[in-house]
Amino acid sequence: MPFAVGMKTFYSPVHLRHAPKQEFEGGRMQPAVEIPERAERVRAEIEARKLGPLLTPGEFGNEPLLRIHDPAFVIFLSEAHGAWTRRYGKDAPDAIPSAWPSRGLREQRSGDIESRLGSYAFDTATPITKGTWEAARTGVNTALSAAQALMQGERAAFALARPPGHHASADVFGGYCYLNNIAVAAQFLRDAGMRPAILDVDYHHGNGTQSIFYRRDDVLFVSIHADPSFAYPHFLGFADERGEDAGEGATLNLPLPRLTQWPAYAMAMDTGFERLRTFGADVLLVSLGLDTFEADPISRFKLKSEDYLRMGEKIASLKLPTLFVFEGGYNIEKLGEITANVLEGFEAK
Ligand code: Q9C
Ligand code: ZN
Repeated sequence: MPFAVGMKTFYSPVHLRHAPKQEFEGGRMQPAVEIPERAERVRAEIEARKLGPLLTPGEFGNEPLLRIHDPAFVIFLSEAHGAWTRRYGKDAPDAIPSAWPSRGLREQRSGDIESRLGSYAFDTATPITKGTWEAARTGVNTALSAAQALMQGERAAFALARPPGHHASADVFGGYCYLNNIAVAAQFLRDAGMRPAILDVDYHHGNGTQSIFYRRDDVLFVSIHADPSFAYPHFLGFADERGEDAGEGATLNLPLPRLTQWPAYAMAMDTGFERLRTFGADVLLVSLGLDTFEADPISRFKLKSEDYLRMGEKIASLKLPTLFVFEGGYNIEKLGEITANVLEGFEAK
């Protein structure tokens, strides 16, 4: 195949500026797991296996971002770390909220950094560091560049974006996510007249993506994930969430039990694929989380390395232009291998 040059991967080293040290979880500060080395391992494996060219993302400005995210939320993200260090000092640890507007409290936020942080965050695992904004902003450009490649006729593209995005909604961050890379890319394709479907295969439910499209019938959201009755994000992703208003039926949640292995996972994919076909999507976006792996340090599914080849082949069987967007996956040693397996399985079909 002399003309086969492989799938384009979009990657920017700006992601390295988001390097959280610790997150608060399980009642204590822990070493962060969503770290720069994740994307570096994947990049190294793509290069080693010569899966295709590595391209620098372009600049798309704020307009596509603001099609999804609330302007005040975007301003907050860009200012938060500066406000935090003015309050707590240059050498302060990364910003993590300490109070939230829960039931019985007023939702109105003041200009105080603690008020803004608590108002926009939904967990304590998602610190804002000095470089978080620039990295997240570049992650969106990475997804948009890959979307643009599809619009220019590529069969598939991979956005190796970091930090991940699928837990972030229009105006809430959490789950290691700040800006919803895949949602911005889906809207960008929608605005170009396409009919996008999102398939989320991260171990965790993509609550941010679901919320963004929940009342819409023009973007399908299908998610396969650990049942929120035992897994993060705990408060969304149940099977009875099917969309609302115009969006009724355009959300499909397929929660699975602990210790799920490939045969049951593949059956859930088949169920999701039926809905993808009836929806009549003309472009597929995959939230590619690799935390379903048997040796993932924070998850409880049991997919093996070779299962990711099958996953890639299966996604290719839909015969749609496909945009892969990197999400979770925390086994540093094997993350490159299993990510590349999905892309290679896809390319083989
Ligand atoms: N013991 C993504 O995969 N903490 N986010 C879970 C488990 C937050 C995961 C705690 C997990 C967020 C993109
Ligand atoms: Zn995840």
